[in-house]
Amino acid sequence: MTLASAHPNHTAPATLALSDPEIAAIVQAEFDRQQHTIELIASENIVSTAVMETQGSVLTNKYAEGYPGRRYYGGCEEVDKAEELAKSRAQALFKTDYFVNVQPHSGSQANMAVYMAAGLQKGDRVLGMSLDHGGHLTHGYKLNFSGLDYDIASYGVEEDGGTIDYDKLAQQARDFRPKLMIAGASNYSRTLDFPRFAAIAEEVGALLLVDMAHIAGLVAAGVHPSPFGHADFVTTTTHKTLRGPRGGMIFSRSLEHQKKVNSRVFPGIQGGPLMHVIAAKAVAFAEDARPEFVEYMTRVRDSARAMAETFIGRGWKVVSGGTDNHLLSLNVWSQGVTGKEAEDLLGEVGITVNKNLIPFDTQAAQVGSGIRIGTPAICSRGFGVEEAKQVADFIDRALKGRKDPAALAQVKAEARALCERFPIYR
Ligand code: DSN
Repeated sequence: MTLASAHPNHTAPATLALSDPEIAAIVQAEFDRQQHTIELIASENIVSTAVMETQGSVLTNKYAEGYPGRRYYGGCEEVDKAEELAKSRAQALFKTDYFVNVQPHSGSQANMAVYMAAGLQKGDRVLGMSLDHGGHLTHGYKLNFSGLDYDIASYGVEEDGGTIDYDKLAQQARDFRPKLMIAGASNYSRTLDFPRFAAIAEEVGALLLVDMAHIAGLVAAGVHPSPFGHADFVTTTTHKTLRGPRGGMIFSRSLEHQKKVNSRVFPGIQGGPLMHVIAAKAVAFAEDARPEFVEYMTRVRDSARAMAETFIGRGWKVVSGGTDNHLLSLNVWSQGVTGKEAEDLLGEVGITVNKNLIPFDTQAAQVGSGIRIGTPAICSRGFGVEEAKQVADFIDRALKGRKDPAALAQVKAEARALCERFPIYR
């Protein structure tokens, strides 16, 4: 087969629909799904067309193993500039002089590189938040590299208040003497006390990693306190509240640590960096530095708070009694619905959530007693506090009316109508 016959449009801009109708149909269907459903997965967002355009650019063609000015390939002049911009914009966004590496392909790889750069040997002690209580896989889950390779102790939240008890955490750290302590969570709705984490880590001689993946956008906008100045390492993903391309990033307080981070990321655990993604990170960081982003993140926080208050007013239990950030953990079992049932049922009425274990859950992980609800994606399409309250009303009515097909059909129609008022791309 000749190149011309394999690529009939190679002399003209080929559209996906012409070259691969099957995948084009999937992309179109996914666009329609996003357009017509209410997205409440707390770790998702809707990127700008500028971010998408950069990811779909010719930068995807480029190999650039190494770092700017020290690459293993020629022709890196332009991508070097993109990486330098991503780094300087990241530092400006977080108002920090910490060193930064923007190459991690994901948050998990960022965390893995920090474990290595912190000098941990297999079997060394790490203290992180338990996955069941809101932590992340890479904070010590038994089937993740972190739980497989290191000696993990996990902290959690209190059964009555649903928040971290820092005095207990300090005692646990004194008893366990970790080499690395991790602050940060995937499902914790309260403000994290970074100065307190840092004091505990210092007292027991541990390095402190803050994984701010979920709250990075709030930190950038000044809506959550910053970990900079407190942590030895700060990691984040770039696609959650930061509303950038999928990827990770690592900040280090010391140059010595940054040198180790750089060599652990490449050649330690990654090969060629994704230059189209790194350039898209730069685009997102510039967007996040605009005043509109502060308004957006404030609306995200206020909308999550309004949803929590609405649920509580309708008799539902919210873990920790509310939220300070972009998410809340709704205890659906408090009204006899499992997390899995709630996820499935809400999916049927056009509302996407993920089931979750709640602290001290008695259900299996695949069932769960809760759902996690986040406002970043709905607020990116323009929802505010009033619309968030409407969404909470939809969820309340759908779950309570789960045996009433007419009630479910009504919620579905209202959810779709709300989406039509706020298209994801205008
Ligand atoms: N899986 C992500 C989340 O949903 O929070 C964390 O990496």
